[in-house]
Amino acid sequence: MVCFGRSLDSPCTLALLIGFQFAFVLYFSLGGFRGLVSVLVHTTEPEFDYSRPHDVYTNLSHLGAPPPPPRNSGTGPPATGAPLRDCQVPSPLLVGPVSVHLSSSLSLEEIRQRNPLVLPGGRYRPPDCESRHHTAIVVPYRNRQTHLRALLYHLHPFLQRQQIHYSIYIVQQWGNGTFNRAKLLNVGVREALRDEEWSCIFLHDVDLLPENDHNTYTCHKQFPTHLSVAMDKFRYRLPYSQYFGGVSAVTPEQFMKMNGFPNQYWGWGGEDDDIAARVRLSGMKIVRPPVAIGHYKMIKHKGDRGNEQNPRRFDLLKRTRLNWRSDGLNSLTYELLSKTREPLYTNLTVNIGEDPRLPRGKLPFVVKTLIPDHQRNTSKTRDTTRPGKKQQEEEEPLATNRTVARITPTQTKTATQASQHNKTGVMT
Ligand code: BGN
Repeated sequence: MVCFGRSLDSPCTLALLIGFQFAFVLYFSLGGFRGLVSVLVHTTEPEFDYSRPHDVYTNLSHLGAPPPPPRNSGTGPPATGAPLRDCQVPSPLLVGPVSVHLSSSLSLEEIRQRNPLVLPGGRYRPPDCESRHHTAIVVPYRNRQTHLRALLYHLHPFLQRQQIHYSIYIVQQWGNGTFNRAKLLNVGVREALRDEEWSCIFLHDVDLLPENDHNTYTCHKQFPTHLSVAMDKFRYRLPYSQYFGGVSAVTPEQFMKMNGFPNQYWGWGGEDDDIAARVRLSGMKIVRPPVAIGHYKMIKHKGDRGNEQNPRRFDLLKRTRLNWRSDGLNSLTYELLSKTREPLYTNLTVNIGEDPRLPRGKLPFVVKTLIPDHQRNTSKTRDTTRPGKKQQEEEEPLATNRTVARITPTQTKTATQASQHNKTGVMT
């Protein structure tokens, strides 16, 4: 340095000081203050204005246009013809914060009409580019029709703007036994991977709606992702550092590594903490988007009948370290009652059994089951819990023109049996 060792009042040092001052004035006048603050407090958080959200259907210019000639079926590789260019990353269609309607006044048929490029089963591929992301969204479900409509209305345009190849799977627990979210997720992942080689599986609560389309529904290569880091219910903060509930994502490899999810959590609570523990116990960690991006709104609802707090969750959680290798994907048994391709989602209805510890003779309650159209024509929605009793509320009619893939409702599949049929070869 030229000025090194000279006194403070030397012309050289003074010139340097004046130079620095000038640089500072220039810096602030150019609006660098925010950047400086973010450097000083070590934040790289992006900023979004959530007070002026875009409509969730923004930028989807193809809306309203008739579906293009079938380039492919939505499954498998694209049909022959000129190869498509890769989709741009990030998608040029993204807008940031989007408006959220916590209930949809539209019927399923009207939602389908707003999403003309969505194929039966709730599948979609960008029409004009080849996506490198192949994501299955798995939603554990029972008796939440209005939430389902709001989710479908919101998620389809949201994902299309991200230019993802995706499909939505609704995994519906049959019967009136206690709800088991994690086991339904296991079933959903297994069944989704039979359909296609998904590179990413989203585990998605039916009542959560993402507020920012920069929150991309894709997976981290190495580690499971937790997406719903800032929910309105928790005042847009993580409720605790290991929280993994709401919306999360795994690759099939990560899912295998942690032996899937626990099957023993019947009722509300604890299963997501168990999954988070599995992530650590299997040598991985949780990654998250910035809080400014991971905004979600939760649809408010009263406590679910059949999903009361699980009093055993504390004991179960104490034993995750001992149990995770033996309870999970490798011990999963269930009976797939039907698999139908509805216009906006694939509907899996599954008998996952009952909590073996539940005292017999518990009072049943009425469950409204999503019934495929072809069954609905002849009979009204069945009360699956009390034969002969009329359903209290009839379901809205679903749209026609669908592909139905029915599975014989007789086989109980064990993990080993199921893996033999798995065309992906991932789940062995
Ligand atoms: C936690 C629940 C989670 C739930 C979050 C947010 C338990 C286990 C207690 C040891 N965990 O308290 O399952 O997602 O709250 O509601 O209850």
